Parts: sequence; structure tokens; C-alpha cells
Amino acid sequence: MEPHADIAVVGLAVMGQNLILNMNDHGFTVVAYNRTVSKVDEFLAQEARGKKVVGAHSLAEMAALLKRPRRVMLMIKAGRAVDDLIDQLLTVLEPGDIIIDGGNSLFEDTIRRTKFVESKGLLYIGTGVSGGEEGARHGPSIMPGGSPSAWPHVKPIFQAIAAKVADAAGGPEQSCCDWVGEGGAGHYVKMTHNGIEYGDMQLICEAYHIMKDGLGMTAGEMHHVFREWNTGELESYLIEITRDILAKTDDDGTPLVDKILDTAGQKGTGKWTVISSQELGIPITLIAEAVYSRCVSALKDQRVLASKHFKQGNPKFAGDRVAWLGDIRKALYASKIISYTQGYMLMRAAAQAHHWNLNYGGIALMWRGGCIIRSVFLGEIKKAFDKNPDLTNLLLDPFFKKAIKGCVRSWRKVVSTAVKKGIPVPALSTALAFFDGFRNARLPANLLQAQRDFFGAHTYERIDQPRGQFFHTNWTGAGGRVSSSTYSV
Ligand code: NBP
Repeated sequence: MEPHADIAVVGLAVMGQNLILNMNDHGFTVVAYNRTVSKVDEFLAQEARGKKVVGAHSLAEMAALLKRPRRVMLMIKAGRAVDDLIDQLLTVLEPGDIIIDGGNSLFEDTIRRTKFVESKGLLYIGTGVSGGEEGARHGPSIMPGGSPSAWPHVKPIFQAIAAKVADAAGGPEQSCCDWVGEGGAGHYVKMTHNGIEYGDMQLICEAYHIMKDGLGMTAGEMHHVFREWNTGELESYLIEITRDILAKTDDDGTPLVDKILDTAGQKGTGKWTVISSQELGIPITLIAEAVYSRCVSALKDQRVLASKHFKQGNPKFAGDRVAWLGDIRKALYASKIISYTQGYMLMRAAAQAHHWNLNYGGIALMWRGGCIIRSVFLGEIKKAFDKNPDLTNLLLDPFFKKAIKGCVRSWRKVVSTAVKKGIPVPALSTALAFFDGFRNARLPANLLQAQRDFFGAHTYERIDQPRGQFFHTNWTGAGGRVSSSTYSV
């Protein structure tokens, strides 16, 4: 058969199959291939029946069906499998062809693979694809990075299949896909997206915990609260699904959510985000607490045992429920602003370290639709960066500054009351702690520097001398005059 297909997708699990059907809807001819080739025939006989999808039973057959430059998108398990498949693809593809990894790969792997594939004369794209099964089928958020010269060849397909959002200024709809940057930039932005997703989910869970234990509300009552919240500044996919989860009943008519075991799983992108933040020295405290909260939840047996030793007092919040619900909404909103502020600080630092020219407003637009963290809120972030592309910190944007100021009293009230009542609110409280640290012109790190100089001669700067001059004090009279230059804690 003549080469006539626009793109091949390798990997016929949930993401691959749905992306193929989405591409087909937009008029592209797709070759479907899977390591276990029986899945190709099953897919063609069932989900892809009657569509312009072509099956291939080997990588060579797949390559022969593709127009040049060939575009091959991998939707397979991240990790070693991607390297193995790249090696196999290099034997059937030619210089100028494009390999696209659409899985959740670690950005450092993507940097390495981009260089490797380019060294063989081919082009590489590592792209985040967010939105799960439904997104892949009807419009995901797509965050591509890698070899810049590959982008024009992939752009028409990706921008056609991605989610679309209305332009805030009333212009035409915009695609939730644009070029992110070189090397691992796309996968870095996707990783940060997933980290923020961890944070958003944890914040919602803490609000739910306070409503349940502090206000004594049922799932049905909370369903109505989330329904109302989804009409205001918190309107988002995660608030929407929480609303629906709280309304879902089990076979016996009781809320299903109450029957689900309280131990959370994780696949690693939240952890990667935190590891990267540690390496770059950026405080993404909220995402870190969200990752650790899943770890605490996983200690179910130990928690059950500890609960017998440390009895909880009365967790009930005194006062008017409606007023509390307003306060909780504001605490959640303010904490969410902090989480995105931290996420953007992280991306800015990574861009500097890796020489990526990230378009921060464009990233907000890509996340605005199709993905798990899609929300009205991201439209405000887009506006903030449109107004000032050099904005160094989201908290300094007039809209977010005003929003935070309007929430502070409620936020402090909710966090302090939860602490007094013994309801854990790690994400809400770390967000507040970050805010208080960030807005404080003088922190106690002067004492910390003195301690470091005391025990390790690490030196310190003085407020009455220019920055960059370092001093050492012989604090005990027993130490020497030599200061440390290599030992760092
Ligand atoms: P999975 O992550 O479950 O991977 C299954 C696919 O990988 C199958 O097609 C399997 O082929 C193939 N595969 C494996 Br496993 N090892 C392979 C190897 N060594 N060589 C070739 N193929 C191999 O699929 P998924 O859930 O559709 O996700 C695909 C990618 O997209 C992953 O990186 C995932 O992290 C990412 N992602 C998933 C979601 C989601 O909601 N599921 C969302 C966003 C991104 P086989 O049939 O022969 O075993």
C-alpha cells in the first residue's frame, strides 16, 4: 500500500486508542500499532470499526504506511519501554522523521532522548497529554517540547485534536496546545501540571474534611456546597467531579464516598515535581504537603493504632455553618492562589536553569481546558501574564493581590480553628505559612546564619554592609580564624 497515513500511534491502551479516535474525528488517517499485536486487530474490529484507522502488525509495516516526514507517537508506559521502542524505531525510520513521546516521561529522560534522537538525524518531541481517557477522546491539553523544527509538522494535528477554550477577549476559540520549548520543556510543564493537580485535590479534600468533621455535614449536604462553589471563582473540573462524587450512592443508597478506604495512591509525577523543586531551591510547599499527605494516608494500619492512643476531642466548629462555609471557600481560594504562585515560581526557575523560553500566559491557556486542573481561575492567570509577560510572581499581580487580601481573615480563622480542633489541614496551613513568610521583610534567618557560622564557620552577610561580603565570628573564643567554603548544610 502507498504511504498515505498522517501519523502512527504506538500503544493501544486507554490513551492511545482514544487519541487515535480523536485524530480520526479530525480527518487524519492514523496507523495503529501495539506491542501485543492481537490488540491491533481487536481495536480495528471494535472501537475503530468503520473509521479511517489502519492497522500495522510490525513497526516496519507501520513505517511503510506513513507519509514523510513520518510522525510516530508513542502512548506507552513511561520509562525503559520508551528507550527500547526508540531503539527499534531507529531501525525502520529515516533522517527527518519525528518520534513523539506522549507518555508521562520524566523531563530529564526527554532531554536525553531529544539529544539522542537528534544525533541520529531524526527529530523528537516529548509532550505532556492531560485529561485522561475523556480528554484523549474529545480534546486533551497537549504540552509539546523537544526539537523545535519538528513542531510545524505536528502542530496541525495536535492543535486540531486538543481542547478548545473561548478567548476571554471575545476572539476566536483557542487551542489548548502550543509549543512549550526545547528539550524536556513540555514534559516539565506537564509534570508541574500534575504537581498542581496534587495540590488542588488535597485542598479540596481538606475542605471536605472540615465540612464533614468540623461542621458535621453529610455527603449530600456537601454536594450542594460544591455545586454552589462551581458557579464562582472556584469553578473547575475538580470541584465539578467532587460535587458529582458526593452525590453518588452505593447499591444500598448510602454515599459511596463514605465506603472508600482512605489510603491514596500515587504514580510519581507529584514526587518528581517536589524533587525538582528541591534541586532548584524553590519552595513549592503546598505540592510537597499534598504528596506527603498521600504518604500519611497510606499508613492506614499505623493510623488506626495511633488513633486508639491519641483520642480526638470534639472536632465541631462552633458558630454559624453558612458563615463557616464562606470562610472555607475563601481559605481554599487563597491557598489555590499560593499553589499556582509556587508552581509558576518553579517553572520560572526551571526555565532559567534549562534555558527554556517559556510562555507563562500560554501555559495557563493550555491548562485552561482539556486537562484535570482546568478552571476559570486559569483564565485569570492568563490575563495576568498577558498584562505583564515579565510578571515575576503571581501574588504581585493586582487581581491576585486583591483576591488574597479579601481572603486572609477567613483563611486564618479556618486554619487556626482546624488546628485547635485537631483536623489536619497541611495544605491550607502551609499555604498560609508561605504567604506569611513571603510577605515578611525580615525572617529569623539571621539567627540561623549565626548558628551556621557558630558550628561550621559558614559565614554570614551583615545588614550594615553591602551584599556579597561575608563575615565570620569566633563565637566562643576557642575557634580559629578560618571560615568554611565547602561544607554546606
Ligand atoms: P499504560 O501506561 O497502561 O501502558 C500500556 C501500553 O504500553 C500498552 O500499549 C503496552 O503494550 C505498552 N507497553 C508496555 Br506496558 N511496555 C512496552 C514495551 N516495552 N514496548 C512497547 N510497548 C509497551 O497506558 P495508558 O494508561 O494508555 O498511558 C499511556 C501513557 O500516557 C503513559 O505514559 C501514561 O503515564 C500516560 N498518561 C496516561 C493517562 C491516563 O489517564 N491513563 C493520562 C495522561 C498520560 P502491550 O499491550 O503489549 O502490553
